[in-house]
Amino acid sequence: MISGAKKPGLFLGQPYRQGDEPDPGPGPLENVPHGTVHLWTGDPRQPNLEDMGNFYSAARDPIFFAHHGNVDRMWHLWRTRLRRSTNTNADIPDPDWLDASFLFYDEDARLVRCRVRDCLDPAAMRYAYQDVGLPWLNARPTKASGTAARADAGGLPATLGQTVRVSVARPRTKRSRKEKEEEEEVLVVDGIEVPDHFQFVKFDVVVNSTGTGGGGGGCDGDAAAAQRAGSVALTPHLIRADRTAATGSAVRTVARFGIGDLVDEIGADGDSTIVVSLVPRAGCDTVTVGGIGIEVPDWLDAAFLLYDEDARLVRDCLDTTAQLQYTYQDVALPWENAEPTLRR
Ligand SMILES: [Cu+2]
Repeated sequence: MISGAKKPGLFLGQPYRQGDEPDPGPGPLENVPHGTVHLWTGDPRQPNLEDMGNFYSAARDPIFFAHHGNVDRMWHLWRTRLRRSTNTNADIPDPDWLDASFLFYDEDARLVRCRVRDCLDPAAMRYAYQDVGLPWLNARPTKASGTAARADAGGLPATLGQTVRVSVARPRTKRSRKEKEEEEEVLVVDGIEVPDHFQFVKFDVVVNSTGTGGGGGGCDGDAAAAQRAGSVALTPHLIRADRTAATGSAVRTVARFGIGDLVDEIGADGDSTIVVSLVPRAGCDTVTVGGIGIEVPDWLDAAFLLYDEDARLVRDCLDTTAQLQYTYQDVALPWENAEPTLRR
């Protein structure tokens, strides 16, 4: 949550608009701690882990409100203490999101519409979070020693009945600090498929693990914090009685993890490949993963082939003077300060 999410999309999840396929990909916050605390506070004696361990029943438990209040607080801390301090990428500017609205009943049972943009400042809603110590904020993750395990022969797609290790190429290495801050290196675990949403599913995503064994017996299960990119944790959505219902169809999703700080931390920033381990932790016998890649950051790295001595990246073409060695002719711009004519 601290180092793997330098952008709102990597913290809160991908945009989800009307007409999109469901499950575009949650952020790490939704997986851990949100999803795992749901399971932890669910009742294993109940058939569907009620109340907290299943979506349909979770809000029936008073702990739900404490848990979600704390998830909101994590977001607040991320915005104000982690991202604001670096002055970048703290908020989502998209009006589709800012103007999205929800209907609620107020204390007088009147239906009121609340927009997302009106709910972003706790002070405006007349509450503040208690000022408590945050010793974890500056903690450094522990590192493992030893040689990183090799990739498996099989590769992906694969079922996560046991640990799967794949070699992943990094499009760019040894980027400058400024580049890393502007454009995060994103590990994308793609084509995650679960036959339904009936059971809790969790697997860990570990980079250059020094573990030697399989899922249960090796060191992967206890991978050092520095090597962990994050986890995928899917909270069940349906009750078993619904198994035959049409809603019990396959779930297909994607997970994204920022790994810029991670590769620095484990000394792998110069490596052109990393080995990514997917370590099953719960309900993974029927989970398949399609592939793993590293996302090239946005349009800055888009490239076009031209008849030139090089194929230039867009990022190499933004400064006309320094990079492209031309300037625009300095001509008069009488329209620059013109006032529009008012027709009466
Ligand atoms: Cu929840």
